Amino acid sequence: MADNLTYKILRKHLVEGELIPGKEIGIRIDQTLTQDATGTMAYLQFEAMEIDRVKTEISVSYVDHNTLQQGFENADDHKYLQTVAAKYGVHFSRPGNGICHQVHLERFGKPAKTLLGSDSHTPTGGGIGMISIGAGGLDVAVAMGGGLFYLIAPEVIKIELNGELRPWVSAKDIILHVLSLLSTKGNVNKVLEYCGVGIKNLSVPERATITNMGAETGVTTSIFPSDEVTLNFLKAQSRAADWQEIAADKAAQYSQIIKIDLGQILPMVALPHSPGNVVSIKELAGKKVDQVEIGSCTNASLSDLTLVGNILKNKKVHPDVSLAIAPGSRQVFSMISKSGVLAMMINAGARIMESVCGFCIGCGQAPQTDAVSVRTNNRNFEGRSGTASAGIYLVSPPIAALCAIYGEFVDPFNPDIGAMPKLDLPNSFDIDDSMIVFPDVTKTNTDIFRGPNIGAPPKNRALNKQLIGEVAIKVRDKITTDHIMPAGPRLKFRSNIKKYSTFVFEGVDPDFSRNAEKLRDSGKAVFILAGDSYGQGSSREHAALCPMYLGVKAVIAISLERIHAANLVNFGILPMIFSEPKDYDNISQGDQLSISNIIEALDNNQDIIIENLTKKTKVKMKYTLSLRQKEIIKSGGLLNYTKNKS
Ligand code: MIC
Ligand code: SF4
Repeated sequence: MADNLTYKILRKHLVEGELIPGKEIGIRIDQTLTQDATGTMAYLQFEAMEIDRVKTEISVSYVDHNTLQQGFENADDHKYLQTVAAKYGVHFSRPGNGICHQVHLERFGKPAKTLLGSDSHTPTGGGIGMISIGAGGLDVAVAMGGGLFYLIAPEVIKIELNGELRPWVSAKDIILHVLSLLSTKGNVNKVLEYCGVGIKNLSVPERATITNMGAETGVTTSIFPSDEVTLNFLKAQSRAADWQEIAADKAAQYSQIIKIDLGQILPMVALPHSPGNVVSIKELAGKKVDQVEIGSCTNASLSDLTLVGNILKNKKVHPDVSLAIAPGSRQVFSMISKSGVLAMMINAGARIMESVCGFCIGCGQAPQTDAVSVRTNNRNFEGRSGTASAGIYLVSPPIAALCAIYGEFVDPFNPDIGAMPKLDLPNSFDIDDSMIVFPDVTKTNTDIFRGPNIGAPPKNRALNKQLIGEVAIKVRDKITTDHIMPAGPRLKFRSNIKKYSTFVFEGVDPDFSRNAEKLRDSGKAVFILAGDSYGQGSSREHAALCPMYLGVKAVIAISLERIHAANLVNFGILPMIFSEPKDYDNISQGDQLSISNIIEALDNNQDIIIENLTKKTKVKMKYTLSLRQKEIIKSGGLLNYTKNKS
């Protein structure tokens, strides 16, 4: 049978189900990754499973998101993560070693393997030819324990890249172009598979920029074949032995084919407040810029930063611009410091940051009021930068560097800008894994450090036959998990659910959490009413866990995004979709709802009927739940379900 690359790897890892698009499958996971912001909950859940040691080929715990350590909370979390890693046989990448996706690509990713990560940008690993999927922490904890990961067998879209990029046009512009074609919604349960002669000229980090930001389209993952380019990257990382060639069969089938001529792509910008608002840079030329942030898991590789340094060389950052640069990993940081690129940046006036997520998740570098902030990362959701009124514009590293020098957007094809600097990149990277604590198999009795900010994950009860309650919030289309569960300064409470829950929907309706708690305490069910594409963005399971803690029993939406929908199920919240999207308009915040046929409907595959007691109307709801997911919901979440089964 001729398989595409995606199905080739999935077939090798298939344990349950049939590989037919749209059907639920269970696959074996070879590698996992977690980061600090989602990791504490994942490991607390892993501990609750009472398994001796992780059962994957390799599991890595990274500390990269929240390293500001304002207060004891983060430092405590980091220590918990280090000790829990030592106890269960997990590799621990210390703060300062770099952003999880960048380091994983450099040091651990392997072609043809499966990787599950508690971060939505885990598909970065697709740049090296692995199936890498983002999921909630609980799914990752299950995979660490040797359990299967369940997903819908995807439709695969072939993206054929032909030709070559012009100078000043980067891998970032390719993915921005793809986003302009596919948008940020309607791509759930799809995979983007890249091929074509054009990929030969894209290095592994460039491919990883594309697979990383593919997450913004909402697909399950994106993948490139593993070829000679991959081998050269692995050789440069002293990991040639990890290479294997893998590509789609010649006669492979795809649900859709998109052909892109790289030579036609222009430098692009994603306008506020969605990565899908893509326009050509020409449209913005001359617009004043206040802040430029270069870094993140999308664009902070050695080649990205070497190019940035060479553009900044012998130039000065515009006096009205604040430029900050964060290398993606310690390897990149160390190499730019030895090559002189770091000095070029410093001499130009750049502010050098740690090798962490930092600004990308709103941990520092909040821009000024109403700012125009130009960034090389992948998300520009409203408020994510820490400044609600600021607009974030997503661009490639060379465009960001030009904005920093000129203080405005510039079209690099303008003859005054001149030629793009030529890069001279080394054939081998500096290898130093001393910031990774390797698990010691002889040591199993490590004491786990727990600070006062760490609490056991809250428990849920089995689903009631009938739910009577109130629509505590009605939100519009494209609500992201950043809207539901803000990060930035609130991030330090990720291990403290009671406290973190007080910030649910903080920027949308500051009274939500108090109102929901009141409803919960009076025995009522709390309902969230949402528009199209609810739960875009981050994989943070807190966007389901904290609402569960506040008594949310169901999300009633026009449509839901994959990772968030799975997280809702994992925490026993029923995700429902309107049979008729226009019914959304007929329910208001504050309406009293009653759903009485839930268990029966789930068991018999029937629609769920919501009775609107306030408006005296009835609404028909659909759901796309597998048999396993229905059982999970009925048990009140995955932890209860797993316990009931054993
Ligand atoms: C993000 O980019 O939104 C994050 C922060 O990396 C999240 C994870 C989190 O919320 O901790 C993600 O992408 O999943
Ligand atoms: Fe970190 Fe930003 Fe990447 Fe998320 S998108 S992993 S916050 S760098």
